[in-house]
Formats: sequence, C-alpha cells, structure tokens
Amino acid sequence: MRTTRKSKSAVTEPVGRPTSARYGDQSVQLGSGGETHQRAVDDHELTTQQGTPVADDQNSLRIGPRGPALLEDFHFREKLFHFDHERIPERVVNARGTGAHGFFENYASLADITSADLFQRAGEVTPAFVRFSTTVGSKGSFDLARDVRGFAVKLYTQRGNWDLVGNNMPVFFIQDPIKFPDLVHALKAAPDRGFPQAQSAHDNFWDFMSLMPESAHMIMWLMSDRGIPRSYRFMEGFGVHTYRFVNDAGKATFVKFHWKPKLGLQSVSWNEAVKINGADPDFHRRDLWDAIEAGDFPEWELGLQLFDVDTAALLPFDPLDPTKLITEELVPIRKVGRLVLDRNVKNFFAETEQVAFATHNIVPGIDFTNDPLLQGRNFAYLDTQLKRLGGPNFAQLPINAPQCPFRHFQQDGPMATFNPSGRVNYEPNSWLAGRVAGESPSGFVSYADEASGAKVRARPDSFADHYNQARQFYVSQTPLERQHIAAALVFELSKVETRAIRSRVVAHLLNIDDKLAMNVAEGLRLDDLPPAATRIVPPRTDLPESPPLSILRSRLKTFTGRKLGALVTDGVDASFLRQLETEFNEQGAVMELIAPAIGGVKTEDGGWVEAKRSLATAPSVLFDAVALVVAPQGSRELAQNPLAISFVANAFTHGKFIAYTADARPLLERALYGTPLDGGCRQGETSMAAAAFAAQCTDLRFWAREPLQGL
Ligand code: HDE
Repeated sequence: MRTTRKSKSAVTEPVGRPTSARYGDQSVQLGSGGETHQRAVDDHELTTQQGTPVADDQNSLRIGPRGPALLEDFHFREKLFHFDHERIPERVVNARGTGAHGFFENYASLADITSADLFQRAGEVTPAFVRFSTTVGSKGSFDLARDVRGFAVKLYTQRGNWDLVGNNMPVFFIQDPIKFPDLVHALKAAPDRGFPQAQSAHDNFWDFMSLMPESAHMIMWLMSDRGIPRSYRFMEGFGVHTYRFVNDAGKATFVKFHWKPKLGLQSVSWNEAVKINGADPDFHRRDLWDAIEAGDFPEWELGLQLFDVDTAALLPFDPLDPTKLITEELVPIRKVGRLVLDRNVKNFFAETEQVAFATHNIVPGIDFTNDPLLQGRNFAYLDTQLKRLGGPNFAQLPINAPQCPFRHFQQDGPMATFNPSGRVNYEPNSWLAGRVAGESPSGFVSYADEASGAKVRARPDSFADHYNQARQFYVSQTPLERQHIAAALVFELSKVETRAIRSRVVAHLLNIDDKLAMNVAEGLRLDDLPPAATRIVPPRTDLPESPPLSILRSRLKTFTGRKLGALVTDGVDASFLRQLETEFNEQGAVMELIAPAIGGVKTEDGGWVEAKRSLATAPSVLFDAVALVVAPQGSRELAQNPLAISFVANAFTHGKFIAYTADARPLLERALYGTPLDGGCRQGETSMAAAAFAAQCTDLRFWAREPLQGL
C-alpha cells in the first residue's frame, strides 16, 4: 500500500489570491490560474500507469506558464496516448446494446435428449451473461428504434461456453449468409450521405426488401409492435435456427430455443417510441439497470421445441429455412429452466463491450444443423472478434473466458495472459504424455450427419414459399395489432422518396393480405394499385391462426415490473399518495413522483415529499400509467404549463390509464381540449380508488381508446 509522502508542491502558489476554495460541500486547493487541485486522501495517490505518483494533473509541462509544451512530459503523453486509443471498433451490427450477469437454472434432467452438462441435473445453476441490443444503429444511437433486438446469451457451463446468439423475433430477413452484407448495407446509413441513423424508413432498405421476397415474413414481424418493445424485460428471445440436441447414445433431436419473459410481452406505440427517444435515448438500458439495482431481477423461461426427423418431414415448412418458424400448436414448447439476470456489470467496456459472442461456441450434447444462415454465422463471429478486440487472445478476457478448467497449447500473440508454463507446448508429447492436456472420449463429437451431393450454388425448393407464413403471422394478430402493422408500413414507406419502391412493397403485401395491401396503398395515396408480385408457391389454406404470435393475445394480465408516474404539486394529499404507492408496490410495480421542480413538494399536512423527477425531465411516455395527484392551486398552475398539458394529453393519446383527484379537473380539461373522459380515466382519493386503479392497470392500456379502422 502506498502512503502519501510530504513533498514540495508542484503547484505554483498564486500571489495575492485565495489558495483554496469552497464549492458547496467540496473544499479544494487553487492553482495560480484559479484551477482546481484536489488532493489525495490517505493513500489514494494518483499515479501513472507505471505507478509513479503524480503531483499536478491540471497543467501540462511548459516553459513558463505561457510557454510551449515539453516533450519530456511523460505523464501528459501517457494520458493522451491511452485516451487516443480508448475506442475499439464498434460491432458492425448490433453495436448498441447493454448487458447483465445472471444464471440459468435447469428444472429437470434432460439426459434422455442431450448430454449437454448444464441440462443433466435438476437445480443445476450455470452462470450467464446476456447482451441485448438493437441491430441497425451505431453505438450511440437511441434505444427505441423500430428494429430487431439482439438477445445473446453466454452460458459458462462446466463443459465449456455455450453462446445462444438470438433475436427477439424467431425468423430472419434472408436465407443465405452471402446476402448478409447486402442486407446490412441496405439497412444502415447510405454510403454517400451517412444517414439515416438507426432507421429502416428509407429508400435503400425498402428497395432491397422489395427485391427480396424471402424477407416478407420478417417484415411483418419488424412492422409489428415486436419492433418497438417496452423494454428488454418484456420481450421474447429466439435461437431462430433449428439446432440439434444429441444424447449419450448419439441419438439426435431437432431443437428450437425460446426465451419467455416472466413479466409477459409488452410494446409501446410508435408515437410513444419517437417521443421516448427524445426524452430518454437510454430508456431500455436504464430500465434493465434500474430493475436489477432495485433487486427486481428480470427472468425468462427457456422453452424448447423438440422434434425428430419424421416430424420434421411433416412440418409445413423446411425447418432449415431461417425465414420460417414452427408454431407452438404444431410443436409445443417444453419449459426446461429459467434465466435470471441479477447483477449489473461493474465496467461497461470490460464486460458489455468486450464480450464476444459466437454461434460456434457450443458444448458436447448440442450441435448445428445445415441451416445455411447458421453455417455462415459460424464463420462470421470468430472473424469479427479478431478485428474488434484486436488480436486472437480475446477469449482470455475475464468476460469471455470459460469458468470451467481449460487447457490448450495455443500461445503468445498480443496481450496474452494465459501462458503455458514449463516445456510442453505441443501434443502428443512424451514429457507428460496426456497429463498436460490430452484428448477426451467425452469431448465434443460432431453429429455424424450424412452429407453428399454435387457442389452447387443453389437454393432448395423447400425454401421457395415466401408469403404463406407472413400471412399466417398477420392473421394471427388482433385487429389493433394489424392496424399497427399497416400504420408502420405507411410511416416507413412515406419516408421512401421513390414511388416505384413504395408500389413494389404494396405488390408484395397483396400476396399477404388484400386488405392490408389496400390500407397501405390508401395511406400512401397510391391510387393505381400494382399487380400482386409473382409468387412461386400458391396460397395455402392449411395454416391456422397461432395466438402466441400476437402480443395482445398472449399477454399476461399484470402490472408487475411496470412504472406509475404520479404528477404532484404543493398541497398534495400525502395519504392518497401513500395508498397508491402501497397498491402498486404490492403488485411489484414502482411509483415515481414527478413535481414541477426536482426538489419535491409540500404536502397538505405540512410535510414534504421528495420528487424523483421534474416535469421537464419526465414526460408521461416514460411511464406505463399516470396519476394526477394535485391540489387546486397546483392544478390551475399546471393547466397553464405546456409540459403538464402534454404530459396529460400524451398519456391519454397513448392509451394509458389515468388516475386523478377531483382537483386535477382543470388540468385534465385543458389538456384534453374537450375530449370526454373515458373508462380509462378514474377519479378518486380513497384507498379503494387506489386499489381499483391498480387493478385496472393490469390491462396495461385502455385499448378501447384507439379507434379501429376496420382491419
Ligand atoms: Fe449476427 N452478427 N449475423 N445475427 N448477431 C453479429 O458479431 C452475422 C444473425 C446477432 O451482443 C456480429 O460480435 C451474419 C441472425 C446478435 O455481441 C457479426 C449473419 C441472428 C448479435 C454477425 C447474422 C443474429 C450479432 C457483429 C447472417 C439472430 C450481437 C459483432 C449469416 C439469430 C451479439 C459480433 C452481441 C452480431 C454476423 C445473422 C443475432 C458480424 C454473417 C440470424 C444478437 O459477426
């Protein structure tokens, strides 16, 4: 441990000026230019990377106070050198994301279907790290983009790391990995102008999509409310590809992986998403961080769809086609364990930025299939990490290293920290013959899948049906959700400047649903409807609606994990506030107070309540429901305040439940401009009113407020 030695100060003493200052609760020393010098306390000396103590961290070394800088200033050069190299290349896709630690707990032994160690014993706990992300935007983009969300899980099993690098949608845009660079180029900013950022609403994306009918199914998912989740905690995850489980006897079973959120599914509306991005671009990462900090640990159940080769042959679509899913009605989901996120990262860069996921990180008992996209991904992920993490040793970083014993003879390279000791760095060897590291009969053995045929570049016939499952997804949605899909398409295509592209997209929609196509065409004022796009596979009538594909049909009736925003003013009724808080806390929800100013408000009984937020920083889009708990004078003042008016008006427009005290009437009337209050607005100041409001909020939104346009 280092102790601070008394030494001659390097700080030039000011002449005739104060040598110290008090800034609120902080006392500091002042230098000759009035700059702040904060002294080390106890042994907390600032040092260089080499451990040399630093006397002045405010001024670089110069010849005289106003003279040129000196090259010998090793502290300055080291500091700037390191800063200049702080960034690593952002991920080429999924650059914006956030991560957390947790664990996976296995419910019961699955030894009959897989030899994967993490599934062998009931109650087995495997450490996990999860990174959620958007796909399109760069690292600094906003969270509420309409986009596919990444759901990447690293499981540190006792037989090696298993990465399940999935998404919040069970299908993908393309069928062959050779199209991935084209897809991503078309999605991201155009190369000439460098915009738009984190958006699919532009010509290049829709141009590409309109020429790639295999993307039709994914487009339906992306345009649905799945593209704008309320938070990472309220979305499903999917492995997308069909994988294989292999048991000890070498028997293989096809498997599709699902993560089902314990809190149920929830999304926001597009109008809300746009406003959330302005109010809090970090909305999703903050939500995850706050929930974990509060001990409200997000949880998902792992579900498996298991089927054998015979069942695979009977399925309506090729299970190797990543643009298709298998409905839960055809192959039911078996819940086999739970994933809990219970620890935030300590350092975002070290953990979330440097975590390197790879589909090829697999363990004995799990194997790939010939899904072409999966095969392509198995190449891409290792390749990308070399560039991003600057060398071949990224697996030695703590976040990437296995948590089980590992031994190999790979050595050296930049930043190697796992270095062999002793003489042996090859095998076989006679020095320690297998006692350093040798082959294991229970190690990974690839499933002996038969493969033969001509070397071709060809798409299988079984991948040619592009529209039937897109239609199945669409008809499985509630009318409200269909309306949202149509509105999303109209929005996106209205930002497309080229009329021919808009028309081409409508030509594809005609193969999915006539009414949808017509509504979109109408929304675009496309008066001359194009002929339907050529389709290879005729329409099918044997694909029934599948309710789990719809958020609203499969949502849970609960407000747990959600947030109530209570707008308060001076003179507020503290007992009603307490009752509201109790009711919502009992449901596992949070209540946050929003006051005209951050400090807080005086209560009716002369007390004081601290506000968590000020009105200027907390528009109602940040909450799942709102309460207006105001006193007469406060209500009149808020009725003149544009922020308060938009707080109420937006909550109403976005279908939120609104509780209000009688005194809130002037504010409500002003904000709603004569729109009559409906069943989603509840007046009351009693504990019964608080309980009834909390119960009503379990519907999440007052859906009836959004007029249906007959889809
Ligand atoms: Fe990825 N993808 N991907 N992807 N992907 C990457 O790897 C790639 C695909 C997914 O939080 C990259 O480390 C190819 C499908 C997630 O760190 C890169 C193809 C699915 C993440 C890459 C796909 C995904 C990535 C960029 C088509 C859902 C973020 C940086 C063959 C099942 C992981 C990196 C994280 C990241 C390549 C398609 C999910 C370049 C070539 C399908 C969640 O390697």
